[in-house]
Amino acid sequence: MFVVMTTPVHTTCPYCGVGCGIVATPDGKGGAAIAADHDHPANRGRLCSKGAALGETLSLEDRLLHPEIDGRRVSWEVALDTVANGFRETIQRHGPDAVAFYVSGQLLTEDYYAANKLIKGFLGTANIDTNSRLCMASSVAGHKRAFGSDTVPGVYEDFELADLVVLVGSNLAWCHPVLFQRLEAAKHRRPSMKVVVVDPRRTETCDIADLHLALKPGSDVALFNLLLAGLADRGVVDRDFVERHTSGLDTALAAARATNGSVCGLPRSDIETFLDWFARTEKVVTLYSQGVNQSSAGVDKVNALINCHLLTGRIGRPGMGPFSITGQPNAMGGREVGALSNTLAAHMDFGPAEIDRVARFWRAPRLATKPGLKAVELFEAVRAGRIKAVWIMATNPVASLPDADAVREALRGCEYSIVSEAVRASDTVDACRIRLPALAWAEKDGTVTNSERGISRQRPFLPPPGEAKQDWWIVSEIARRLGHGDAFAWRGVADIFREHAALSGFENGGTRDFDIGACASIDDAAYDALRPFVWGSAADHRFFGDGRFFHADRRARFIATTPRPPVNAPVEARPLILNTGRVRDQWHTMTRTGKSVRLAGHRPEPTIELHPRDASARGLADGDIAEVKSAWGRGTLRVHVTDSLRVGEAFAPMHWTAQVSRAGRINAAVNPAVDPISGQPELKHTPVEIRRLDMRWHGTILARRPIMLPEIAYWARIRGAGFNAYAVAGDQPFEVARRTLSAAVRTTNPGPWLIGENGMGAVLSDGRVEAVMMLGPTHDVEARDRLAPYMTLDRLTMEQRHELLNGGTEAHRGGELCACFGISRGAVEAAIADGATSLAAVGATTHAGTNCGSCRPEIRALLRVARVAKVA
Ligand SMILES: Nc1nc2c(c(=O)[nH]1)N[C@H]1C(S)=C(S)[C@@H](COP(=O)(O)OP(=O)(O)OC[C@H]3O[C@@H](n4cnc5c(=O)[nH]c(N)nc54)[C@H](O)[C@@H]3O)O[C@H]1N2
Ligand SMILES: Nc1nc2c(c(=O)[nH]1)N[C@H]1C(S)=C(S)[C@@H](COP(=O)(O)OP(=O)(O)OC[C@H]3O[C@@H](n4cnc5c(=O)[nH]c(N)nc54)[C@H](O)[C@@H]3O)O[C@H]1N2
Ligand code: SF4
Ligand SMILES: [Mo]
Repeated sequence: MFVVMTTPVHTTCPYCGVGCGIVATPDGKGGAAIAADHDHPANRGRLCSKGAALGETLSLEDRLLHPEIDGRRVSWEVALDTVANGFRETIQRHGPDAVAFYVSGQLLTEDYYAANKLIKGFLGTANIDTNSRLCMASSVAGHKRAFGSDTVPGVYEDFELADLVVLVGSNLAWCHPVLFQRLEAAKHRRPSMKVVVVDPRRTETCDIADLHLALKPGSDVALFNLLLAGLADRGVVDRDFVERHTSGLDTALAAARATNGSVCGLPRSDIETFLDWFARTEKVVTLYSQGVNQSSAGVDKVNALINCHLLTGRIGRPGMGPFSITGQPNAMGGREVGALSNTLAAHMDFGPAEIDRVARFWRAPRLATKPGLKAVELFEAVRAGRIKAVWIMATNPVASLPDADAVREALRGCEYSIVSEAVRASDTVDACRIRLPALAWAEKDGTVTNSERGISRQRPFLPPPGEAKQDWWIVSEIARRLGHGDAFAWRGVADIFREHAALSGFENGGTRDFDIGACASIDDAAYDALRPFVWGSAADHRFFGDGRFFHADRRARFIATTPRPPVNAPVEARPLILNTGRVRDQWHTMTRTGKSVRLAGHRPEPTIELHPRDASARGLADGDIAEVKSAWGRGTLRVHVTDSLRVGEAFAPMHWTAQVSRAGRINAAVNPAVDPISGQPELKHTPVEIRRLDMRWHGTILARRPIMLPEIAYWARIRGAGFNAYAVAGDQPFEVARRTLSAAVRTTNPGPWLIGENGMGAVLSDGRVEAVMMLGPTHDVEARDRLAPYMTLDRLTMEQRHELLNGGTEAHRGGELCACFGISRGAVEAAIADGATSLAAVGATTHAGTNCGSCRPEIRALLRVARVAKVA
């Protein structure tokens, strides 16, 4: 039984792979105060804007709290029986490969272990894949080719100890902000440290870069081949290491020497500088992320950069090594339990000895003996009817897989489409027949593993709501109904953790990197009190410092990589390359960050970014509405023109879904091509055309209760304090729009309708604004910020009412910059105009940037703009 408590609980952030420690103090009313854990080794007191805003995501208003079948509430008994019968019958009639699980790096290790054990050990198929297929499958495959195991050799401290940090396809400032802060602080202490960013876009991460290589998208293999050849030519080779601990250098070097470097599209002098710095610096860390992994050449990109570390012997020692940074909070836990369809369990694959070992350990009668389908092909098989029952846990594939309309179609046509979810409505929940309510972060119990192999506890600090259950429990209940109760008879998460630990150590003897066998015997109290620890047998927790790798001969492999262009190249009808990724204050499909008011302001709409030359060639200007169209589908987004992109490229965030926008779900258009080895999709490279949609009006609506909008070309919704904010645009005549929209607003927000100047209208009830709408011929970026303050007032004075109907106050200009204190860009610009010339000075006058620090790169950019303007 859960007791309501108000004592602080030490837990872990549920967002990115940095894995920051958090102290949550429940308020006894369903909420909690969130603070950074000063003792956690990942963050030591730091948090980013998303972590700091976690307290705003805890409400139960949008939670799925009861099982449902076909939209009707059912009991757990009925739901579980239906799922179990569905699996049993499907397997009887069509064999085990007709069923599948699609799981997530956001499950806790114990949940993950349970799901993997059930399907691979007892249903007899390896048709389980995880959203990590979209995330780090290329790194897993690259590691295995080079090292013989999926091992991340280094630890976070290496970034601070390095003299050169190369960030490849990583927007660390926005995606791993606390590590970025650690790097930034290290560079500040030791200014001789250099940072190189390799990314076709000029991101906020470039703020601390000494060199930005804006290479042509997809050309990383060529760049690292140039580096390998250049290092060899200069004799920067650790001959002893290469001879004793590696093989394959000659063929790799021949391939590198045959590479035509011009495909990178970089100035020769920049490549020379990069080569020079890399050659001269012993302590180099190459940190990489989705610009490397999410590519049809992802695995080769990984190996091309690892080759350079092997050549120089810079691996596994302080301040050196390749470092694959993971995205999700438990991406690494998923690798440990082996939930990718091509891995078995505990860092073991489908080799005969390993199959035998795991079958004995699990006492599994029908252990899967071959790899299952990978995410993209798995959903193709659902669509083709070869898979007839699919169970999705903790991921939103209708929004996050490429060619996402096909995924939705697949689920709609599937008889047993099952989803375990925390929220009541998502693009995936809407497409699934059977919905199982899952506990969420604040209520869950278990462990996660961060990017540096650090295992931390997530501990519950709020009571379980409604009938929601933790994922491992749901899995075990299905197992029991299918007759496998004995193998799933866990009393709690500690039991699962011990079993998982025992499997990692089972017949290991140093042959497998992952071994936490020592944890197999900890008691419940020790599990509860578990302190964060990094696994790895060496005293410093690094791997390969001794030159011993996990291939049978204990040698690492150089891999010959030959550059090849992305699978789907731009064509005349679709000449632009669509790149996709993340923004600072949203997490994936926005089911959690979307609830936070303070995270809403930073990027309030689904945008398509374009270079000024490409925009003007298409008659597009900032604020226009455009259609992005590919061979697979389309989206409708707000245009943002910026020279931070290369000519010929466009960028859209992945976060927007059908829940919060009309057609901002960009993955409807994204390319489903995959890497031939890892099966990871090419999410950063889709040929598209972009065209202007002629809008006759644009508008902003703030309303206390949600609105059923009429059919219009564009809308996007974000959270305000006690209201929803809609950005709208359309091509109907202005008067028609005004009539239908005001009717829609008033249907859910009743009260007298006041008409103001220039397309303004408002519902005022008892002197309080229930809703306000502003329509005009052009996009008014600041309307939301001007109108929002009136929504917080209980009663408007006559003067305020007059102001509102005239279009609102000018106090908030330019959107939100600092999410912690709600400071606008306008306020920061004003402080700079008033004489603030440094971060510290801006902080002293406005508070902006003085808490989590996530906005500091943007403040620095404004300071730079002001300095340039002064000089000019
Ligand atoms: N704010 C926020 N943070 C997050 C997340 C989130 O949703 N929101 N998600 C988490 C997850 S799961 C993940 S996986 C990580 C992802 O973290 P990152 O990988 O850092 O983020 P992305 O924005 O996906 O992509 C990184 C960069 O790759 C670049 N890129 C595109 N094509 C190429 C190329 O061909 N070569 C190179 N070198 N670069 C290229 C893009 O321009 C982009 O800036 O973030 C984690 N952190
Ligand atoms: N175009 C494009 N697409 C991308 C990417 C990209 O860069 N570009 N990046 C890809 C990457 S790297 C990733 S990791 C994916 C992420 O994509 P997804 O995994 O689809 O995104 P999330 O929104 O994190 O989905 C997690 C879901 O689990 C639910 N949930 C939260 N906690 C729990 C729980 O404890 N139990 C259960 N059962 N459910 C829970 C949440 O409400 C949410 O709906 O997107 C991929 N898609
Ligand atoms: S960097 Fe931010 S999102 Fe990532 S774990 Fe830390 S607080 Fe959470
Ligand atoms: Mo990810």
